[in-house]
Amino acid sequence: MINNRLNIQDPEVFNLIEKETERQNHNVELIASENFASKAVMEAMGSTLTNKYAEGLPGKRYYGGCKFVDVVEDIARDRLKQLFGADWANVQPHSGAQANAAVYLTFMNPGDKLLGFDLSHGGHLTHGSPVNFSGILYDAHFYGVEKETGKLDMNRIREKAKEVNPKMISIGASAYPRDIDYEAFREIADEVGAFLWMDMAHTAGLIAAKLLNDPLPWCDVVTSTTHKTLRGPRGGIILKGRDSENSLGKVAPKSGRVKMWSELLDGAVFPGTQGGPLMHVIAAKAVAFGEALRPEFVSYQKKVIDNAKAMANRFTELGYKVVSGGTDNHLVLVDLRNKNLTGKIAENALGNAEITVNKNMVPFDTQSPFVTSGIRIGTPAMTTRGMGPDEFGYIVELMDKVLSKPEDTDLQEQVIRDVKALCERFPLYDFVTI
Ligand code: DSN
Repeated sequence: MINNRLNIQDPEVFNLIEKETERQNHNVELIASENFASKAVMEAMGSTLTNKYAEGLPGKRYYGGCKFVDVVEDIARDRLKQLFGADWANVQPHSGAQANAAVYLTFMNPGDKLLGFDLSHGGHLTHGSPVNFSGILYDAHFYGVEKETGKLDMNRIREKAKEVNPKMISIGASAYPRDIDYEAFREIADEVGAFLWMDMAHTAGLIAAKLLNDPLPWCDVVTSTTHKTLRGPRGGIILKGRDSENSLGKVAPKSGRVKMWSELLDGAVFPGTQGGPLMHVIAAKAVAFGEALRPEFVSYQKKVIDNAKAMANRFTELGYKVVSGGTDNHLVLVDLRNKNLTGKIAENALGNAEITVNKNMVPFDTQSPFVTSGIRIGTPAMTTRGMGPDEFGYIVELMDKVLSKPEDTDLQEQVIRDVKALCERFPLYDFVTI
């Protein structure tokens, strides 16, 4: 391990970190929202910047001693803007949910109508779920995918938008395997006079690499996490989309003067919804954005998609129902109903074989979110370790073996040996010692 001081001072915590590192090293990690950050990113996160309070923005802090962290935050913002071609960014949100909270605080008043992507069809908790602040404080309505295709139908979304007349439309998903037509969403938003917000948390890396449609020219505001396909530290960001600050003019000034959206969004992050920014994480974001600006990042993202397509094809060949018939991005959603399995049984059986996935609702699911009829599978993490379509096809075969007899613990033990042999060909970090 990289740090032996922790071992001496607190062996209890040290040993658990070692065990988790070992678990990551010897499991096939297929959670679509996870990835492996580089050692440089982790080094920045474990730095002295964790000691620093820096409420405010570079050059306008409420604390002294910010001369170095100011430069770090400027670098993070500049690299992020360059990566997505944006002219404004905020890198302080502690998470995607925090970034989204700032968007609501800026564009919506409590009780205003939101039209969001239904969580049970692949949307996200913070897009109006009744158990989340977004569904508690705002009047949330939903669009979803079509039963026959598993895809969004823009005509149906237009009808829904006209029926609801929302103040804001949200786009973005945690389990939607297809690309999104932002131009069509823009037309709909304009027809009903709504703000358009894209939460690209899952697909940000693919969008940065220009392998998926770009939401920025069409949306008013774009949020993301930084730890999924973007492969940075755990955190959130906000970007200004198209230059519409003056054209819609719907944001009521909360002080005596009219403020631009970017200023309102900055204020909605701090002091609106957060206190001190996590400067060590912002430094790690800067490092990750620097990595994402390199040409290798684009080749990595291409492989992420190729590997997801290889998995979708192999699942289909083996008789599984892949929602929407395939994938355009980093994830595959498998509907297990024709295999007489639930997501919960599949997640447990695969977990016993050291293949990590998450159970997931499929569109028009008849099971509860605790059971579900599907599993969500993503390729970003194992692609980071260097695996390609052959390995991903082989992983599907191992998964099929386990799922064909989910109670068979001997079979799971055999698969663990295959998983370990595969993982050892693609080591996680060179400091793994166990
Ligand atoms: N919980 C994340 C995911 O797994 O997709 C989204 O926030």
